[in-house]
Amino acid sequence: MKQTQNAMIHTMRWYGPNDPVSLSDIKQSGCTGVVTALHHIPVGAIWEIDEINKRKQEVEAAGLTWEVIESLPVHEDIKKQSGDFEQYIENYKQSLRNVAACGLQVVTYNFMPILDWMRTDIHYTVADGSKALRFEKAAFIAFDVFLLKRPGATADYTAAELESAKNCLEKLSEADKETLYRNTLLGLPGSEERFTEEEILKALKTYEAIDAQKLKQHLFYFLQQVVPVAEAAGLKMAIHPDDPPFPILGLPRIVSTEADALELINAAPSPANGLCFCTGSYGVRADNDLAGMVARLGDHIHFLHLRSTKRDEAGNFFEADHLDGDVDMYAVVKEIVTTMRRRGVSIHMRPDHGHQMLDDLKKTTYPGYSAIGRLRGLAELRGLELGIQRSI
Ligand code: DNO
Repeated sequence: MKQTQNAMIHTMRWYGPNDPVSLSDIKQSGCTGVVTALHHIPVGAIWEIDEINKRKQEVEAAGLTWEVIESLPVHEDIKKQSGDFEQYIENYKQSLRNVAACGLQVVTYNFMPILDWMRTDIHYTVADGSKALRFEKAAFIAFDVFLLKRPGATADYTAAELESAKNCLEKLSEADKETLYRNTLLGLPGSEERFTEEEILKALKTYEAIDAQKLKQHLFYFLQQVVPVAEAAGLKMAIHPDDPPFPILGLPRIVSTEADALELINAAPSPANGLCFCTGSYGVRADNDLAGMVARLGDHIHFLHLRSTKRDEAGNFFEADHLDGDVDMYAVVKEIVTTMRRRGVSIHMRPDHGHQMLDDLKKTTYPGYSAIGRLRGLAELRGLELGIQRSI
């Protein structure tokens, strides 16, 4: 595709050498680069220059670039300000210096306690026969209250919600329950490890004294420490919002709305302190005006995840096709194009998730990250962008 000036830089996520979707698959999709991480380095340890360069060369040998990290994960001790958190912050700073020295530009991270994104169903069949990721509220409550039996969980829900959860549970076979359990605790992207029941209950307990306000203080402290290092190194930090954007399992979630995003930006003002604008995550909330957020927060958007979800009145949502669902993708992309031109920059994007479709249905890939579904999303988004670029 002929690139205009200040066009989005098209990438796909690559989970590294174990990813069933190869670099050459990604190259054929029309991307110029990948976003990836050193998934084999334990959370909290320093990313060493040799390791970063090794991965970078591997990507470049396939004719692709690696400029965006997703993710440089934040250790749980930093989120809780417990244990060795000061040391982990120092390690984080060193990793930032190292990745900058290797020429990387953007560092994506999140501040979600314990679990990253969460869905109850990773094989939800949509009308056209492809499979999508879905969050079903009643199933989630059934998991929380009746399967995990989290102490105090019932107090978080209304009588009507508990009733629907009970009805949902009654319809589940033992195998369905097991699947629900496993999906919900899938936890970390890039890892096949799941939490056990004891592990998750124990981890949840360590957050008992941490409410949203406290977690915010911890995030702001972290930012005040690392953002100056990122800025000096010429890096951009991009925080990924909560997915889903509301509290789960009694855990606070603090990056769910425009006000949250603004507050964290203002807590450590710097061109290096910014956002990964994920339309799929923010878009689950009807009160998030996505195009308006791009217009107002645009100076701080350093990375884009483009994806759409479809909500219903019961509080469920599934991942719709990229140009379908509740996200007005035309309005969002138009605002992105306007923002890039105003700033004189090109922002990296990736089609976030995709349906399992066609040959993908016969393969096992990371949930949401099969090749063909993302390829469809990318192709549609690139066409949309080109149309907008040429018409304004
Ligand atoms: C899910 C992803 C997230 C994201 C992290 C960033 O598919 O969007 O797992 O990579 O939250 O730290």
